[in-house]
Amino acid sequence: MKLYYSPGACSLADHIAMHEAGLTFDRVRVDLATKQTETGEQFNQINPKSYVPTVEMDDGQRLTENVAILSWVAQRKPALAPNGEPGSLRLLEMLAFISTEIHKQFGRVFKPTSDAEAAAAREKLDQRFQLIAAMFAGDYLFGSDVSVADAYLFTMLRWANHVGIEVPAKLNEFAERMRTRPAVQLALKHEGLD
Ligand SMILES: N[C@@H](CCC(=O)N[C@@H](CS)C(=O)NCC(=O)O)C(=O)O
Repeated sequence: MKLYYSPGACSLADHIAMHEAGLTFDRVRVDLATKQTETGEQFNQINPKSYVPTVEMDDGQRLTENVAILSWVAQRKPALAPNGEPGSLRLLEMLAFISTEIHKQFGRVFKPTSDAEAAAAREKLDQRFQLIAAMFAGDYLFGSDVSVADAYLFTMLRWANHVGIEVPAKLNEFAERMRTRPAVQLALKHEGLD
């Protein structure tokens, strides 16, 4: 199994989740500027969408999209999804929120077409980080146990920190808690991050 990633990109969420699940996998770094992998392959031959994350299974099948990959990791390791009958739906709901309402807004902060657009995106992110802080059911999003959604949120909080977006104290405490987890430390180390 292989994870195609770029250091600090959204693929960090999948990287952390795969370590949390105890999966054995190789990592292949992708240069998003040149779209070349570290092994000299053209990345668009591997994923025609030309973006990370991409997971290649042992049988050669490839899976893309954070929501799908994180859901797949939670299927492999059910302890990384919330308990109870609607647990998988609650997970999907949270992953969709992080993907479409938080992750996508960052594009407008990183590459705005105008100052007004960047300001509007920052305001939306501000609101959404407040909303997600209010959703916490415990130390982690769904209670006392970590889930794959926490790995995604942690990655978004690194980005918020990088661009100077202030988040509620609860989210800073959560990020610190995540940093103490061996899976997070391993993924950060593998990606050459802090
Ligand atoms: N819808 C995709 C978006 C993934 C995405 O935005 N990947 C970024 C890195 S965080 C990327 O590879 N961008 C390179 C590009 O679009 O050229 C997902 O959620 O997996």
